[in-house]
Amino acid sequence: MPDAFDPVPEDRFTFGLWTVGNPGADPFGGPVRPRLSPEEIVAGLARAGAWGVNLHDNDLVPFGASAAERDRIVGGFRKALEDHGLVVPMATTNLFSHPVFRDGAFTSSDARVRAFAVRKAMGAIELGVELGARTIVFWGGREGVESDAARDARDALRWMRECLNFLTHWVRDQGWELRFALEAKPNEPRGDIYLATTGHMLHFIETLDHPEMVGVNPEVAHENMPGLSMVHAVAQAMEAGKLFHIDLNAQKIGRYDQDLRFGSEDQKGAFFLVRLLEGTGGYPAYEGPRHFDAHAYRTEDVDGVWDFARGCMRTYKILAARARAFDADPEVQEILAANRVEEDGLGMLLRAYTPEAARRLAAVELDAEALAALGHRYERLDQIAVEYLLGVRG
Ligand code: GCO
Ligand code: MN
Ligand code: MN
Repeated sequence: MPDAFDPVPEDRFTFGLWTVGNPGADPFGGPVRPRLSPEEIVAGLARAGAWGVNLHDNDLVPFGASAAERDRIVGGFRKALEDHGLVVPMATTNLFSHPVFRDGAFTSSDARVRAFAVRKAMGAIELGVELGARTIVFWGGREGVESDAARDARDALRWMRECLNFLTHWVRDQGWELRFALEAKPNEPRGDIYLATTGHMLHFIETLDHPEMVGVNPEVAHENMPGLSMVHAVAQAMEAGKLFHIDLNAQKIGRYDQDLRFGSEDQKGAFFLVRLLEGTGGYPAYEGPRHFDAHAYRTEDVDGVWDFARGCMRTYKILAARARAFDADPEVQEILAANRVEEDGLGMLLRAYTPEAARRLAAVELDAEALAALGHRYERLDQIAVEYLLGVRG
């Protein structure tokens, strides 16, 4: 039975070809499902209610394909997109599968490998532009080391910067209006990957020639693997105006990169993430695609893959509805307001330093003991959140 949580294209949900197309191989066993063609994926996503599909260059065009073969494949894919009304908002480059990238791509110590990687990225960007993509994601994959004996990380950072600068200049020269989104992951498949978190990326972006063109693509699993908060990573990116794209999935903290169905683990983290993206607690909502970078359990057959895809989208919509109800709850608003004290113009005083503000600050009477005695009622507030999440309130 269709209900209010069934996805529709207006929700702007997207999946990668590599996500629903994942045939279930892992380091200990081969594929368990037939490989779906890009056309089958497009048809299935449209049936499931998605808005778009994203891709790596080699998800569509095999490595080393001739120009004629490439054009034939892209033509067939474009027809499927038109037939099913799906868009391609994002494209990315596979800079990790081919053995040439075994020691990285943009951070390889070998300038020949870096040159090959930049040229491959240019081809992937051209493909993206041809398909209508506006965002180009960069997840290097193998931009790291097993041993720091290999190179000084400062060289790696400089090479990464040079390659990204080269690409931003080239894109501008073509007259394309594209945005780059850098995706961090702390480890796997390399022992340690450079620029391990969204926070690292946000700083690095400010050192580029065209920082305004470059933002981030945070992923739930990648922030949670080392036990960090995805909510805080995304909030920092939003505050900096840098949330250009997002990879939604789920992850158990401390494990390998699981890329699980969105909301299938840490429902509370997912609830506060959706609340942030939808802006129900304040601030404008995130306007980009809601992209799922996840795949079905290895136990599933092809039907299970579509259960997985619908599950990601439904859970997002359910959490959005729960977040709206939570933020509209008078008791929630009352507790938040009671904690947000702006007495005597103190907030304003701290907003901008002047010598006069410093003199006034010195003169303000502040009773540390009285302030220390205040409770904040966050136990109550969090329990309300949990009750919304569990569906017994609102
Ligand atoms: C991973 C990454 C990738 C990237 C993709 C897009 O851990 O495998 O999350 O799925 O998101 O390569 O750049
Ligand atoms: Mn991942
Ligand atoms: Mn990802």
